[in-house]
Amino acid sequence: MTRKVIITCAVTGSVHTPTMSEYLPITPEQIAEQAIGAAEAGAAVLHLHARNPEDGRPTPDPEVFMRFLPRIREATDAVVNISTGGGMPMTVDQRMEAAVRAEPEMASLNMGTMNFGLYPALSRYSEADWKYDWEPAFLESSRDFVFKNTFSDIETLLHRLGEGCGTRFEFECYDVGHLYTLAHFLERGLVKPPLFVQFVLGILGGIGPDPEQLAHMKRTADKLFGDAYRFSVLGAGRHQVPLASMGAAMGGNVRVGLEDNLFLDKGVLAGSNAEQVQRIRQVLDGLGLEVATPAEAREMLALKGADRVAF
Ligand code: KMH
Ligand code: ZN
Repeated sequence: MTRKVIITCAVTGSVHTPTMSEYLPITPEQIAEQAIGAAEAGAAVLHLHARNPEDGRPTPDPEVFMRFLPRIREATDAVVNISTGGGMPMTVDQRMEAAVRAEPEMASLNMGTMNFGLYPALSRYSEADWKYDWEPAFLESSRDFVFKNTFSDIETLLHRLGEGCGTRFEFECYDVGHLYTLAHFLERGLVKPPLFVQFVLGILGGIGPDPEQLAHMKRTADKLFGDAYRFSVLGAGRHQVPLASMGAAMGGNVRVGLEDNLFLDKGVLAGSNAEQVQRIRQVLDGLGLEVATPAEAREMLALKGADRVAF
């Protein structure tokens, strides 16, 4: 039987800012439209953040999420995955608010406290370029920002979302140590197989975007989790397609989307999330791999079903 590959599309995130791409979805209408387009193109999982509709700043406000979640649910069968990583400078409590309210099938869970450097992007723009004042200040603030995901934060999220809502997780692992932290929670019985582990490569503060590092993440996860896990690969920026392709060839799943990369080709902005989904589908086709439907993804990840969410 051909192996099925889950495409996750991370639609807008909280890493990029409006000046960087006119195609970055900002309003609830834009987020819904691009999420639906990505699902139609073949994404089985939609990883979602919200933005302030006025100025594009990342927001944890559940009311804003509720302006696009029902639309997405109505128009697609795709699995909704709500971020609990949020964005700077949200607190952990703020970051989990939308997911606790919406009780989605999936939520992200970041597996370690770390630096998360966005400030190098400042050098690509001059003062006059910025559409909004908050953008350069936001990027600069990452120089001194701690992305807080302590053991206690992880326990709280597992308790409130996992036990409380039947939500399962996209475990965001930005380094080898995060895999060991996940193994610790597996040993304590607080997370249940099949684990869905996202290998995140190329964030400043995490593991580098090299094939050798991806191989090392995979080797380590195999040792720690055996057949109790499935992995997916997220390469930041221009590493998105090469590393996702390598991940797929190694037996994994893939994540694309404007949260992680704004481009389609060198110097060419992606016009939509759907374009990136189509691009990775071409690669999967070339590798002789089939794309998982949302129903297949639900089975592979043991999800509770779209009829058991609160939006
Ligand atoms: N922005 C990505 C590198 C989250 O939303 O929880 C990781 C991410 C975190 O998607
Ligand atoms: Zn995210």
